[in-house]
Amino acid sequence: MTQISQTLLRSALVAGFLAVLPAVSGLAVAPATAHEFKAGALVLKHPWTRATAKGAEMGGGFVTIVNTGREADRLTGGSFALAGRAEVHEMKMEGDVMKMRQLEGGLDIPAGATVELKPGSYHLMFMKLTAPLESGTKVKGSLIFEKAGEVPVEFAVEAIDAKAKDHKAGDHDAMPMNGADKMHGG
Ligand SMILES: [Cu+2]
Repeated sequence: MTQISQTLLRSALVAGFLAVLPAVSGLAVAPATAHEFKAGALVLKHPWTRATAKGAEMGGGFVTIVNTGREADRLTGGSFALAGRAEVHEMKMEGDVMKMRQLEGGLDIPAGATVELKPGSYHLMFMKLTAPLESGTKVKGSLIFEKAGEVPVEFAVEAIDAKAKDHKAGDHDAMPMNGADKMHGG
């Protein structure tokens, strides 16, 4: 009798424990690649940034934006909990020189398109960082769209030398951020 009730008790405990698991894992750290955010027809996949060295003033914000709708939208800005402000930037080669500039009018997200913000290309520029970004942490922020409005996200902080997952040979990432600092001239 005692034996049976102990067994029953044990399986009840196990069942209870298993029932709790999905709820817990929803809160716990999911694989970095899995996190995504939705706003209307927009899907924001895996917002991430790179760890920074102590004293760094700027960081880059990256995300893949999928517009599943029939209307274009426009990324006009963002925010980052550890930065004074965030701007939409473009980086591209002009001759032999990598140039970075602010997209004052924002970045077009055409209907049905997938637009990737990644190292060496479009990115959010986090200006006036208030603390070093530590690999493995997540930092709250947002992306601001003309139509979808401000969408809260979390940026996963990856290693200081992390590259876009599908990054090909053209090695724009190699450009050090302090070079970028100079280009911005504050
Ligand atoms: Cu920039």
